Amino acid sequence: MNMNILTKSLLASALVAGVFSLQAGDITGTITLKGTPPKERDIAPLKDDPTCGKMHSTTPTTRFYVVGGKGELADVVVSLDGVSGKSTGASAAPAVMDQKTCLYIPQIMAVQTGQKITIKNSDPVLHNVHSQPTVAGNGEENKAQMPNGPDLSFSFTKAEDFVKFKCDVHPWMFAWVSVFDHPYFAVSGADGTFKIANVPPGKYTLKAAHRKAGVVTKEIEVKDGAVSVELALDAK
Ligand SMILES: [Cu+2]
Repeated sequence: MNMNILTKSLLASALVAGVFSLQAGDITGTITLKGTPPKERDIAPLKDDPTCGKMHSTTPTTRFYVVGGKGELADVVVSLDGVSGKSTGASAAPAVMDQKTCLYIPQIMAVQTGQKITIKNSDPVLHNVHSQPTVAGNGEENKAQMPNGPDLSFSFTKAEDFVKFKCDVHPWMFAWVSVFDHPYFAVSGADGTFKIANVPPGKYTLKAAHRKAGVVTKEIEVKDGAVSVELALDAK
């Protein structure tokens, strides 16, 4: 190999390495809960309700901590903190929440600013969907929804953590929707895992927020493709 070919070869390798280092990466990880969470409470008014109660064979409980056998924690909203102005919500597929057996499913959800939130009513029961944002610019709305009635639509213009949704007909019905001004977030599943796809290279603060266990953050860097993160929250 003469020097010219060697130089070209090294240059090509450097270019390839450079291109790869600029690729977006996926942030994946697992959230676990440390300690023992408080016992969930029975929702007696739901079981006692003449219509809603019939849809449950046992008394439903609150779902504050959804934890697996090894501490895997669901319903944690994981996001890149401090990113803004990157929303693709207007063109994103709607996020869907259902009202089924007089409960919100899912109870914890995350969307982008401008993204449509579709709310279904799968129950043979009148619900009303009452959003209660607190950030200026996010309007409060209260819409009745007939039994098995047409879908409702909500959206928010400003980023806000855990916007509360409630049903005024059934006082045990709550859900929370976090709104981000970017697409870099995920909600942990029943196995505690999450995935935030296609994150541009860079240094970030990863934030994990749980309604009851609070917030933990971790500094991460996306540079050579995928990043794997383990996060733990304390039971409170
Ligand atoms: Cu309701």
